[in-house]
Amino acid sequence: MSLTAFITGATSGIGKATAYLFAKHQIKLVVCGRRTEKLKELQEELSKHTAVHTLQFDVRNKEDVFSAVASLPKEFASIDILINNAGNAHGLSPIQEGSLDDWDAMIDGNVKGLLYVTKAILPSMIAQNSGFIVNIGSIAGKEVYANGNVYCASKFAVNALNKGMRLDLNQHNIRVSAIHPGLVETEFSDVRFKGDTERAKTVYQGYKALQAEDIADIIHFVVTRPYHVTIEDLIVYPTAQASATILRKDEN
Ligand code: NDP
Ligand code: 8X3
Repeated sequence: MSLTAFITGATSGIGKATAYLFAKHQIKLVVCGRRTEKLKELQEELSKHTAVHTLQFDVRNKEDVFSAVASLPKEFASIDILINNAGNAHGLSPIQEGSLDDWDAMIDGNVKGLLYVTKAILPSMIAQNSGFIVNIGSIAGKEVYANGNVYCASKFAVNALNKGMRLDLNQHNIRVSAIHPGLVETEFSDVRFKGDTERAKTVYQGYKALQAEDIADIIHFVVTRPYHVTIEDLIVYPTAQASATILRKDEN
């Protein structure tokens, strides 16, 4: 029986790499994001390997989240795997200089958006008495670093929600896991630095950062364990990174 996965933030980075890997393994896909053009590209490419349905919505808009999920055609409506991946950092500033709009974007997207999507998908998992939720946290949800304040808080919330989901969904036979990456080379820093691509590039210079495909590979491993096996929590660093603030870069 083929599985169906629902991936938020599939238009870029970790979510996109996961969608490609899942497609190669013939997992049916519901891929989500805000950028219509990117969703169109995904539909074209991924449907060479598997059945694909795209949903365009902003996870911050609760009405849009629920109506998007309710609009799923019958053949995509039973979700086996939810990858709660959509999210970003917006800005990197001391708390006293933080932007209210950036704070709203992070709390509304990374925390409330993840909750809305989970709430919308859960009835189908509960009805099936099975399912798998993978929450993409961050090392920023394990360790606060200077200027990371609200992004770190949003990822600490993801860490807590992952634990809460595990407790509450245990009675419904639903598996729940979190993966917490360190530095992954994606559009993440472009978004954090608001399109300052030069600054974004420097984040990944002088060492080998994790690639989106590395995390996709781990997500695929986690969701393909036998049903009685759940990996609760995984922290993944590039080898050059020892903590949020200790990173060994080449000297030249
Ligand atoms: P990218 O910027 O490459 O991808 C982010 C994805 O999230 C995009 O597909 C984007 O799609 C989607 N997204 C963002 N905001 C919204 C929103 N409001 N509504 C709907 N979709 C949204 O970054 P990554 O792949 O690196 O990030 C994926 C996850 O991994 C995030 O949760 C991030 O916090 C986490 N992470 C990233 C790390 C890194 O170093 N890169 C490390 C640790 C964790 P679109 O713009 O089309 O809406
Ligand atoms: C992304 C990794 O170190 O920029 O969550 O917070 S970090």
